[in-house]
Amino acid sequence: MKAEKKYKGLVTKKFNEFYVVEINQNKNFENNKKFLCKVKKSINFQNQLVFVGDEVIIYQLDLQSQKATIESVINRNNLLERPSVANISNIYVICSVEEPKLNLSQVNKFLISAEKMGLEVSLVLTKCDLIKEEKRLFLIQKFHNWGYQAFTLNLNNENDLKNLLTELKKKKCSIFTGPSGVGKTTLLNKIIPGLNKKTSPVSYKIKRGKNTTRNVELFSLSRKSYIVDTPGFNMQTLKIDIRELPNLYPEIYKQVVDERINCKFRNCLHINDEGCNLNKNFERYKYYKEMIEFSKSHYCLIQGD
Ligand SMILES: Nc1nc2c(ncn2[C@@H]2O[C@H](COP(=O)(O)OP(=O)(O)O)[C@@H](O)[C@H]2O)c(=O)[nH]1
Ligand SMILES: [Mg+2]
Ligand SMILES: [Zn+2]
Repeated sequence: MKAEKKYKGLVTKKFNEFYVVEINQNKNFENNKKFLCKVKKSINFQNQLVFVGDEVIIYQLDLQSQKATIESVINRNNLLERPSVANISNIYVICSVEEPKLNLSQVNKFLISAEKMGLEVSLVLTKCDLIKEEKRLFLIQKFHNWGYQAFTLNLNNENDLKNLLTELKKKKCSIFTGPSGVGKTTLLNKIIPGLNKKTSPVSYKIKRGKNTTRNVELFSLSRKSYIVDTPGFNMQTLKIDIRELPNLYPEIYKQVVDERINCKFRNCLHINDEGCNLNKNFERYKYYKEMIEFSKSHYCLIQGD
């Protein structure tokens, strides 16, 4: 292998000016596939930073010390903020059914902020060991009606975890989000062997009130599948343009795109608009209206600045 040969890799970790780049698609690197890299000095990327999740070209590989240099960034489909991570394909909104109790208005907000990122969105309902089987099935159906596949997790049922893991392994790069105390860390610890991150009971969390900051890191679940380990990726700061809202509800955009309903006005908000043809007979419509009101006031606030 010549030293100047170039390889494609994935940035899985970043600290200071160092990056860990994994070469996963190349048979020559089965055993030593992780390289500690710095970014090539001469280009400096014109302020184009390199993020965890970026696909990069590396060169100047030193197989002995497992060091290399990042030459360039390729293919960035998207970039999430706080934590900064590139090329996420799937967002899993994690909510518990009890402790804390499921709050539908909150689930709705998490779902639409996830939708806003333009990624595939799914739901995971944790702590199903605390509810009856009928309730679990009822919730799966409910969220199906909302347009989402809901995975359910029961701590005492290994199959639940297996099903979710099988799903995650089909996805390129997944991230978890959701309220505090729902079991995100617990789940990550089970998915990533040896991770052993600290979990904390709900009551303790509320008192503590702040997240410890930690660097974001990607863990591989299979050759082509990763999961983001992050302590607190949350999307509470919801800034949504009112005109965007109808596109964030599967119940609405499916009617518009698949059934091609035609409202009189192209920018119809589907509230009391004249000539609106949306079938409003779906469960989440009341939360949709709630969000329209929320966004109106929010929008005004921004305008007033
Ligand atoms: N009963 C039950 N408790 C759980 C489950 N998953 C997590 N917990 C508990 O919920 C609390 C919060 O979990 P944690 O993973 O720290 O939540 P996070 O804030 O979302 O990361 C801990 O006390 C966990 O032991 C579950 O499936 N069932
Ligand atoms: Mg946690
Ligand atoms: Zn309409």
